Amino acid sequence: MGFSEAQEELVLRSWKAMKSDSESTALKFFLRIFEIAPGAKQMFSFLRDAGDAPLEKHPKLKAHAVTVFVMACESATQLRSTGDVKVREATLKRLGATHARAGVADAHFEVVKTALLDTIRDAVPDMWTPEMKAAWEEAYDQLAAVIKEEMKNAA
Ligand code: HEM
Ligand code: ISQ
Repeated sequence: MGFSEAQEELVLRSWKAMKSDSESTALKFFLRIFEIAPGAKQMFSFLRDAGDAPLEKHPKLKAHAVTVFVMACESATQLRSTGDVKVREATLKRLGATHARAGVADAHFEVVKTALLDTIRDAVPDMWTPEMKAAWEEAYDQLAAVIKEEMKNAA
């Protein structure tokens, strides 16, 4: 399915509103993933290495979570201009390999999607509409699809 100009606008508008507070929003996103799926913590090497240190103090975590946010938003923009997700070939290869190695399954992609949508809803409650939800879902699903495809190649 194509991505309409209106959908792109919704993603960009909410992203701009969240940007100034992206670190704490990204942290909430990450914590939400583990609320839904506590077991997923074991998959992240940088968390395994952290021992019992509190998650919110973790140095790498916010940066990682912001990256994931930005990727979803950028892929939305590309969907609009090209009708396709264009992640740099090298980046995509790395993403496929990282996620395959970590043992990420399809069900995890649903968990991360739910966590992402919940986080955006809580960050911009006044903007949140079914249309905005659908736009972020579409952007995420398309990005997830290319990563999943690359994971098969990496396996
Ligand atoms: C690593 C993005 C979905 C778990 C990463 C990295 C990025 C990223 C940018 C950094 C490493 C690299 O660039 O290769 C994304 C995006 C996703 C997605 C954009 C969805 C559209 C998932 C899902 C899971 C997951 C569903 C499962 C819970 C992990 C793990 C790592 C990782 C375990 C490795 C962390 C480490 O040990 O260093 N992801 N990811 N990701 N991601 Fe994702
Ligand atoms: C990596 N992949 C998916 C989701 C993430 C959230 C926070 C930090 C790293 C991540």
